[in-house]
Amino acid sequence: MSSSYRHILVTGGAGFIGSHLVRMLLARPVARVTNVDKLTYAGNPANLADIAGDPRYHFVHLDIADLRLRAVLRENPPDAIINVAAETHVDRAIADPLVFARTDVLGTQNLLECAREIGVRRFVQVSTDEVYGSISEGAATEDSPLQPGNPYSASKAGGDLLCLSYANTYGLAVSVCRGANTYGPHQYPEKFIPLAITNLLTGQPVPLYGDGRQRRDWLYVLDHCAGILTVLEKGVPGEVYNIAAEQERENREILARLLALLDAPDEAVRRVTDRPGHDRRYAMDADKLRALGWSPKKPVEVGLAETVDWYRQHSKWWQSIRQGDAFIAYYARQYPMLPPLA
Ligand code: NAD
Ligand code: TDX
Repeated sequence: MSSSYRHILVTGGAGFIGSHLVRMLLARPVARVTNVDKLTYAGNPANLADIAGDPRYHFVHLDIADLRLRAVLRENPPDAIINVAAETHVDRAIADPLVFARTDVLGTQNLLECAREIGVRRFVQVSTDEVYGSISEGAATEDSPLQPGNPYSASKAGGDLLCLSYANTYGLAVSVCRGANTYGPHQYPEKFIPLAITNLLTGQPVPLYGDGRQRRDWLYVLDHCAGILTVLEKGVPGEVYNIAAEQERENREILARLLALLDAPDEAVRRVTDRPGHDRRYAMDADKLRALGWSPKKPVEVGLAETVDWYRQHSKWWQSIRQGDAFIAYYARQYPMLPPLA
C-alpha cells in the first residue's frame, strides 16, 4: 500500500505495537516518520534497533502530556498523527491509576490541541476493545455503549471521547480504532502471553487468574498494525473502527497451547487470586473495517507458535528486561504468591 502522507508522527513508537507500526510505515515510500516517546518502563529503543539508522526516521524523547510538544510539532509539522502512546497494563492501572489518566486522557488531549494548531490532515487514535467492558454475549459494534471496567479502560475511553469531540467541534479529521488483545514479538513480558512464555522458558510457574475461563480475542500484532494503517488511509473522520481477530480463546486454552509448545508440565500453571474487577470476555465485530478491505491474516495457533520461537531466539531482549531491578520489584509486588525472580 502506498501512503498519501509524507510525514507521519507516531507516538509510543518504542513500545510493542508502536515499533511494529513504525517499521511498517518505513517499508512504504514515506518521507519522514517521527516517533515521540517518553521511554517509560515499556519503551525500549532496542525494539527499533534495525531501523534506527534510516535517515527518514526521527526520534523525539518527550512525554505526550508535555506542553513543549507544541514547539516540536510546529518546527516540523507532520501531515498525519497516529497516537499509539499509552500506559497499557491493567494490573498496573489497578495498583497505580493516576498516570493512566495523565497519559491516556491528558496526553491525548495535548496531542489533539497540537494537531488542531498545526492543522494536521489526519489523526488516528489507537484505542482498545476494553472500552466496551465485559461482553456477556455477541460482539460489540462501534455503536455499542462504552462501559469500561477498570482505570486503564476508563482512561482510554476518556481519550476516545476527547478525540471524537474534536472531530465534532473543530472538524479535526480524527478516527478512532479499537484493537483486540494483541500478541507477538517485542511485547513487554508483563502481559499474559509473553509473561507465560518467558516464565516457562526460565522454569518459573505461570500465574493464571481466577478460574482461567476469561475469554479474549487474540490479534497478531502485524494484523493490528495493518488495521491501523487501513484506518489511516481509508477511515472516515469522526468514525470508530474495531480491529478484531474474531478468534476468541479462554485464557486456560492459551496456556495449554503454550505448555504444549514449550513441552512444560501442567504443574507449571499456578492458579492465583483473580484480578479485581476482571472483565470476563471481550468480543468485537470487525465488519466495518473489513468493508474497507482489511482482514486478519494470522490464525492464533500459528501466531502463538511463531511468537514462542521469537522469544526462544531473542532471550537477550527479554532477559535484559526481566533481570532489571524495576521488573523484579514489579513481579514481587504483583505475584507475592510466586517464587521471586531474584
Ligand atoms: P506498550 O506498553 O508496549 O508501549 C507503550 C509505549 O508508549 C512505550 O514506548 C512508552 O514509552 C510510550 N509512552 C507511555 N506513556 C507515554 C507518554 N506519556 N508520552 C509518550 N510516550 C509514552 O503498549 P502497546 O501494548 O504497544 O499498546 C500500544 C497502544 O495500543 C496503546 O494505546 C494501547 O492502549 C493500545 N492497545 C494495546 C493492545 C494490547 O493488547 N497490547 C490492544 C489494544 C489496544
Ligand atoms: O499473569 C497473568 N495471568 C492471567 O491469568 C496476566 C498478566 C494476565 N492474566 C489474564 C488476565 C486477562 O484475562 O490473561 C488475560 C490477558 O491479560 P493481559 O495480557 O493483562 O491483557 P488484558 O487485561 O486483557 O488487556 C490487554 O488487552 C487490551 C492489554 O494489556 C491492553 O493494553 C489492551 O488494551
